[in-house]
Amino acid sequence: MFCYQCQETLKNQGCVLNGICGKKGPTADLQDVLLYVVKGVARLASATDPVEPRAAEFVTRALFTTVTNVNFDDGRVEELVRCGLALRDQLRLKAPQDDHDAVVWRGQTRDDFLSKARTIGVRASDEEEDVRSLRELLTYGAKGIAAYADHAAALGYRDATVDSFLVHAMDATTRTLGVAELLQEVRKGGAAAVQVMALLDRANTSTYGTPQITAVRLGVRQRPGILISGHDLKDMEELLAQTAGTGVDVYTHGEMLPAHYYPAFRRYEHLVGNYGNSWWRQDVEFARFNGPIVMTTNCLVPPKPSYRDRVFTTGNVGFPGVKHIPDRAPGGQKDFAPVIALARQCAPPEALEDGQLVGGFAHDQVLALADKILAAVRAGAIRKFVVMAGCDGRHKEREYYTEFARRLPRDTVILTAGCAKYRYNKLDLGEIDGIPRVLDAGQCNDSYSLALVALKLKEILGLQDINDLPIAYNVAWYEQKAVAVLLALLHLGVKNIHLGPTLPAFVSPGVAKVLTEAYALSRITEVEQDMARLLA
Ligand code: SF4
Ligand code: SF3
Repeated sequence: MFCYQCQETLKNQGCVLNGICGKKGPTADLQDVLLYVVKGVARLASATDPVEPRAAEFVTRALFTTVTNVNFDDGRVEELVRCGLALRDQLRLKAPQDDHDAVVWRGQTRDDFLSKARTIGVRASDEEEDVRSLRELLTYGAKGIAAYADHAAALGYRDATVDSFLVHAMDATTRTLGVAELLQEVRKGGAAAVQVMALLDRANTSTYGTPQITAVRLGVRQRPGILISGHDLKDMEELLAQTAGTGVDVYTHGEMLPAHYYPAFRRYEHLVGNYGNSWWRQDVEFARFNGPIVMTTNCLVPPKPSYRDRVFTTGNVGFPGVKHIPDRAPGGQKDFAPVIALARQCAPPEALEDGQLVGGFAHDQVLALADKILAAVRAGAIRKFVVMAGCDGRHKEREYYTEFARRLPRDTVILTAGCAKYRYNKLDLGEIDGIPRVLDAGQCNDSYSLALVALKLKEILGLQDINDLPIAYNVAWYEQKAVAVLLALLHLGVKNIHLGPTLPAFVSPGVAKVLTEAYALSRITEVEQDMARLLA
């Protein structure tokens, strides 16, 4: 195996043998094969316009499956490889002239797949470093976009241009393209990332209402509970409906915290609060929760024996030996009965903390406050907004973000989305004229809200350039959804983004230079130094 798609990759170079995330070598190899099948399908599907829905659906699902911390289950990955091969062979009937290896190779057994993996991984071909770097940047951006497209699809929302981008991008990775052409593809990725986040925003808000400013409880009640994590709001909806009146409470973990902001979920009295912190603390927090845990999307950490038999995966998430809630039949619901039955036998959760968190500052709520915010800016009460969105992670160097938030001057406001917020959302940072100093828009995809707010402020203030706003960007990344968010911000013309805690291992020095020259993108350094630069 060789994998360097996430921020925690070994020595910021690449995981070999096994992943730091817990992904085993053979799983990584099978995921490489799955990606290769995606490429074969994409080559054939890109020949028709619009792309066939079944091809787009397969590409979306398979790409999402290979995102960091989604699926560790060889059996499930292998099943997708077989589905993809069957689909590819059907598509090939219409384009028999394409004899690229991704289109024609065959394999029957797991051993066939594992031996194929040796010839097709990230480093298998001998190519220029910058070409490989851009191809992988495109691939990881596409994975993040696919994940968001999958969340939107769960609510019945698809976008033909996003589908088309995913298929064409994966097709492009099989072609002999130079640096300039690949950069062009990456730029298209930025446009598709904006598009898919807008789609998901539409899907979420039309289905569940516009997020409201909400105080979310952090303590627990003395009844059995179910903990739900990940990003999938459809799963949230069905779990809440099925647990209503059963005497079982529901708590959110990690990226599911923003579910509390939606009117459709707020009305459930048994949606008690948020339990714990971001994804990487789950090994300790899940053990203390006492009840069942449902993982709807990334980020799953290999479960410890102390709570493993209480974990349920669903959707694209998988882990060997962990119970899985099957997909819904068309028009039907998922059946969470086994989760509820287990909850009833469990003790109530152990309290981790008390108090509350306030969030729900998505675009509508922030724009409703626009007059107040602008008055504070004009009066000099707010000097700067700092976007500190993105991901959290386990590396110690991420303490930088806590320190940065703590030391920001009191006339600054943090705009956040994603699980990066857990590094500072429990600090007491106070308010400015009644406006909290941390405004949480929601999940990582709700970074779209932050972009909308910026564009609207630009319009209200009559500015030419988004970079003339008093907004600085200090963004943290971990997995491929963050790559998609980053491409979206670049597409919107945002410059001077500070990225951390490290630059991606897959960004070569040559590509880093291009990003620095075109977008003034740079890596974080020391708190003091970055603060001076960002607040200047
Ligand atoms: Fe390593 Fe990250 Fe890949 Fe896991 S996803 S194998 S930690 S690079
Ligand atoms: Fe978090 Fe995994 Fe990136 Fe959605 S849930 S932001 S890390």
